[in-house]
Amino acid sequence: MSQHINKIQQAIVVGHHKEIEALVQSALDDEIAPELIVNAAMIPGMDAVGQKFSTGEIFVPEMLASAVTMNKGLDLLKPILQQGNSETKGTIIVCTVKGDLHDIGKNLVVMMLEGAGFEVIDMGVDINVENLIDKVKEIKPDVLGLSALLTTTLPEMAKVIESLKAHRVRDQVKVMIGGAPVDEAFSEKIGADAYGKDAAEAVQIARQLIAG
Ligand code: B1M
Repeated sequence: MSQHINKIQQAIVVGHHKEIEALVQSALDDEIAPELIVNAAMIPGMDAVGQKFSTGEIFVPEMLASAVTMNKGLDLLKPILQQGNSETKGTIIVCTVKGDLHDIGKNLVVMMLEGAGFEVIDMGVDINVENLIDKVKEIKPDVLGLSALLTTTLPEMAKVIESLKAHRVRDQVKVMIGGAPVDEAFSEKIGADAYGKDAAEAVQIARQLIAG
């Protein structure tokens, strides 16, 4: 098992996007659980990429190649992670906030929520507050999920909450936030309803928020 995990992790670190599908398929063929592939190989691979970027060992193009590799691998796992739920558990709008283009974590959250039976409207990345408020008014979701990966885009989350209040819809939707620079204290500070540490926790929290 560890051989599969190491190879997938390494392919992500070096951005070998042409190899990743075969590596993931081979791990699945050997009955390695998709959740394990994501959590033990892919996410640690991306963490290593982040560290290399921080220390100046790699630059944006290499980071992008790793992201492409990760997304290709996730595409293969998506149908498996989403299997087996037909009954809708609630509606959730998810996006990455304005100014932020990171979507791998958000996509993972979307996959896991869909797999758990929620109807998810994924608005994508770099979503401005006005578009988001319009969508909330139109869809009336149970939960609004916001993702941010940059410390510079964290204030956008607070702006969304303030804008929900200004449009008098704050009490109609629960707000869940997440992303690497987000934590419980920040969530409380800006008045979100919950903070999700990772994709699996996001599912549990969505269930709790909808159950009231
Ligand atoms: Co960027 N980047 N990046 N990047 N990038 C980070 C975030 C950074 C930490 C790297 C570093 O310096 N070590 C750093 C931010 C520093 C900071 O703000 N303090 C950084 C920077 C600086 C930048 C640029 C500014 C670089 C530049 O241009 N000079 C630039 C900004 C672009 C922009 O957004 N405007 C940039 C660009 C990029 C790429 C485009 C090259 C690429 C993104 C490609 C893509 O997403 N399609 C990229 C990548 C890949 C990263 C790292 C390496 C990996 C992010 C990732 O996908 N992680 C990242 C370093 C790192 O995080 N280790 C880095 C894997 C993913 C599964 O984890 O997203 O944390 P994560 O999601 C988790 C949880 O956080 C949680 O669940 C997920 C699954 O467990 N979660 C939620 C996430 N959203 C949630 C929502 C929820 C609940 C849970 O509820 C709604």
